[in-house]
Amino acid sequence: MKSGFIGIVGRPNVGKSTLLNAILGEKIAITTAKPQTTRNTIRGIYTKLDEDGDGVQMVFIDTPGIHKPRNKLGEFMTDAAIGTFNEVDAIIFIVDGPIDKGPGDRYILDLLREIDTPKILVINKIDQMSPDEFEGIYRTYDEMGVFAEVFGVSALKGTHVEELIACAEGFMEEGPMFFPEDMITEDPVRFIASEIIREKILLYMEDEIPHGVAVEIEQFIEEENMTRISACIYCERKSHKGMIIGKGGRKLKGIGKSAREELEALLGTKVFLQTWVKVRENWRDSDIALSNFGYKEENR
Ligand SMILES: Nc1nc2c(ncn2[C@@H]2O[C@H](COP(=O)(O)OP(=O)(O)OP(=O)(O)O)[C@@H](O)[C@H]2O)c(=O)[nH]1
Ligand SMILES: [Mg+2]
Repeated sequence: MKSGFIGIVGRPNVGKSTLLNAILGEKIAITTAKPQTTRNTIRGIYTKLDEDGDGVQMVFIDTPGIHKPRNKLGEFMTDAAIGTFNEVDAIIFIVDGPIDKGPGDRYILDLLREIDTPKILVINKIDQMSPDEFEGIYRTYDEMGVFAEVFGVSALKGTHVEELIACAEGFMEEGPMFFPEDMITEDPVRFIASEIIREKILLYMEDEIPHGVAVEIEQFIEEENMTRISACIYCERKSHKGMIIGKGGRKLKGIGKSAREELEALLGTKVFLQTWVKVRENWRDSDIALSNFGYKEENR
């Protein structure tokens, strides 16, 4: 039996969470077109066993995008991502364009050079690249000598994801099964529910508001055919509250409906979802609020 941990790291928005979901064949991490979507590390468990129960178990750790923090939430996110570097057996560093697309990739690269953990470079979004563009990016990273492998994938379309999984397997060593065979995440369903609601807010709202939003599940009651969920959406300003609720409550209704549909599919029950919007000014710089919202390692 082989097993181990693999960190998935990179700038915001390069497709880390999309890749995690593609590897697992199931959505456990939320993904949106907005940077800084993921705020916590999210572990996805990939297990492949033969008839004798022998095989491989790999725990992939999706991380928040590494960026220059502008508040304590940003610091928590970046620390959580960088903190995985030394806890894993291999690192997948994802990029989605040429190295000079932004300063972020070079910064992360310099951090990675400092550590001995084996590194795989993944060039994502190849579905959007011309062969020449891909070739150029490939060559830049291949020539560095930092990466054990360089891969082109499309996490969104699933292109070359199987090959990447096989490559990651090569870095696993003899080890125990950490989790039961059928487990794909350790995250409590309450956490996933709060993330799904946050994803819908990110999708429905414009620009700056989503970054100041946190979702707290106040009630989660599982009955036989119905799950009753009550969620509080926190934002940073009164004006944001109005925008989230929308004219006649329409915006919030849309957010709630689309979250409810996804929650019903996830839970396999009807869902009764109640949402409230509250203002908590500057919560992203408040240690107490961050801790309450689960942005502290031990409070997950
Ligand atoms: N065209 C294309 N888009 C992709 C691909 N992979 C991811 N995306 C898109 O890129 C955006 C960001 O994807 P995420 O998976 O949320 O990115 P992330 O790296 O987890 O972002 P953060 O959590 O903010 O750090 C989404 O709109 C995805 O649909 C891909 O292979 N091709
Ligand atoms: Mg993400």
